[in-house]
Amino acid sequence: MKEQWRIPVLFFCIATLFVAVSCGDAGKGAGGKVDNKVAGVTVHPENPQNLADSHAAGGYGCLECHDSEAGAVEDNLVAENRKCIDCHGSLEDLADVGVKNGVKVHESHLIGDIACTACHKGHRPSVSYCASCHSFKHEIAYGREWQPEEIDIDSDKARQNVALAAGAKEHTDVVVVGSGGAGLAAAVAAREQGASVILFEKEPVGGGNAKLAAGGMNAAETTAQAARGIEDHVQTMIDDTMKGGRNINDPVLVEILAERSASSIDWLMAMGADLTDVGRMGGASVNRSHRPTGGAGVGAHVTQVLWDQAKKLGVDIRLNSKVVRLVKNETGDVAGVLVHGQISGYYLVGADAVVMATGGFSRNNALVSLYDPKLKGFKSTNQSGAIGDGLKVAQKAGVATKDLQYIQAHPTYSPLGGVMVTEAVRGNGAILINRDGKRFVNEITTRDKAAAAILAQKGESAFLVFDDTIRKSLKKIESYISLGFVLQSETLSGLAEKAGIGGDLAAAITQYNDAQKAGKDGAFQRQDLPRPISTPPFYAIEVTPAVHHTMGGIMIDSATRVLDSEGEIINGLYAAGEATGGVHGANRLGGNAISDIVTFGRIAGKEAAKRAAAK
Ligand code: FAD
Ligand code: MEZ
Repeated sequence: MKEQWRIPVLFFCIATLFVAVSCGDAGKGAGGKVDNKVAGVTVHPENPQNLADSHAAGGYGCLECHDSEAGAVEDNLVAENRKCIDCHGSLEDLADVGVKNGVKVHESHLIGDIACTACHKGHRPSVSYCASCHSFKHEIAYGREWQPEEIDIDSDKARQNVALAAGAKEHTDVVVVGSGGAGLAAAVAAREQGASVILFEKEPVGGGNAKLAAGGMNAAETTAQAARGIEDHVQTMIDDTMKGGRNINDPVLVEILAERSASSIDWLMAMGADLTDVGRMGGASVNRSHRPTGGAGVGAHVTQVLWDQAKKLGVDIRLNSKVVRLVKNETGDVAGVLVHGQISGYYLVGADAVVMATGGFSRNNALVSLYDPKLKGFKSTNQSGAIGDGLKVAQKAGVATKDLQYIQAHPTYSPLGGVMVTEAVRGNGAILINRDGKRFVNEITTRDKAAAAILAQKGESAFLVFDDTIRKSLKKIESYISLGFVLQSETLSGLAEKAGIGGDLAAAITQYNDAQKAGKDGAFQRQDLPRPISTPPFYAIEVTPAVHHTMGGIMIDSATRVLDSEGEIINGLYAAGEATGGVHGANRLGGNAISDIVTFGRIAGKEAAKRAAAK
């Protein structure tokens, strides 16, 4: 490791498009001085514009960042990431570097292999990828804010056609599109059946929205519930889900969701997942939301477990690789995908079955407000890739869709932090207080009702108020505190002053604590009153609703086969997770999405592998 390179960490090396090709001979003198002009790429060591320039200025050649000669750079940028780590250290090594306002930029919850290149680019502006979700700003060398790009389904038509005319570059049993929970579950399940699997992910990091999931994964009749003496029934989960979804859910899909939920937990735990903590989510009759011990975030954990398993089983995961078209054969069966790789460009992959696990579109406000104009201009809780690319690709292939007009706002998004505050905070005892210092809603009612109630308050926002016991009951709260958007005071009057809450906050808390003690919430009929709010310090987070989940999507049958607008099965095409419609009806219950993506992702993978085996 070169010592002088360890310090300016933000000046990482990295590469993108055309680099290996263009570096060719110039790279041969790796470590030596380079020309400031190599074929196809101009570097300006005298006036660095990007990381390639700054490296060149330091006298380092192309092969310092790239592994070998022309053509060796692939879409995952594995060699380039390895070289960053060789010179600068791993994310763990760098955890204390780049700390800003107490936030450690290199200590991230992103899953998968470390991708330095997600932020640090060689030949184009670097980006602060974390700023796509968080509201904090990090300066990044030669960088700019991250701007997600929406798919233009018909762009580069000529190049797409050239790739299609060239025929399939390779063939696999199963293609999975999307590396969120549904995609990873499908990939693992298909490999368990012996199918070869290629998984494409358009983003530079894996995990989709699934990696952000916080509160838990719903399941009924589980071992963890039994160990805690919680009596639950599959039928109760079905009833809660149908009621929450305003009874327009597809009952067959809901039955599968609930019946297989415990087995999905067992499947994950057999891979090493820790899902032993059980909490309450809105609209649930009992505690059935499973998460890691101490109430840590469920999504980063589950996706990491699935990612590791997928890698262990030999799934070929390709990041920076957008599927731009489903390709059909002469009989109309789906027989492959057209991919646009960041480095490799357009290419065609043949497959016996394709699983669409492309998630939702909450982050695309133009599309959201097209289906629900009330949500125009709303912020979103989602990751930057949740813009409906998969939906567009599927629609182009003639799939039927369902319930697209049902879009959910999560009630508690922090405008200051730019992130969602998990429902588990309320589940563990926090209450909602308005600017007049009053409670105004059952905090654990369904999201549609809680969100509407918050929007009806002065300032269209409210405050989540909790105490130190609640903080200690849920690890996830520590991350909100470390992100710096939680107000804190030793007294309720001090907290009210800091938050700008008028009226008599202490009286509202006393009233709530009395109800909690009596086990009966006469004011708002909250069923679950886990603990009083009485142990200082006290905390408050300003919250307002933000677009969170798109209930509608691709229409599937009970075996996750995709239907066309005539209700006919499109052979070879499967879909699972938030990309689909039907499971959640008009309103999803908290905790049901992770359950959905694992259960239906698993079914899709198995069914896709079955089709491949039968071919
Ligand atoms: P995603 O996880 O979104 O993955 C889809 C992937 O497909 C993305 O990575 C995307 O980039 C990729 N993709 C899309 N189009 C293409 C294309 N054309 N080519 C290649 N790749 C493509 N639910 C719960 O049940 N419990 C919770 O506690 C919970 N907490 C949440 C917290 C937050 C902040 C958010 C945003 C959601 C939460 N949810 C929770 C909801 C849940 O996380 C999502 O509904 C779920 O993760 C969706 O999983 P998925 O696999 O279907 O899609
Ligand atoms: O299911 C969800 O979206 C969920 C539980 C989110 C959260 O509040 O943690």
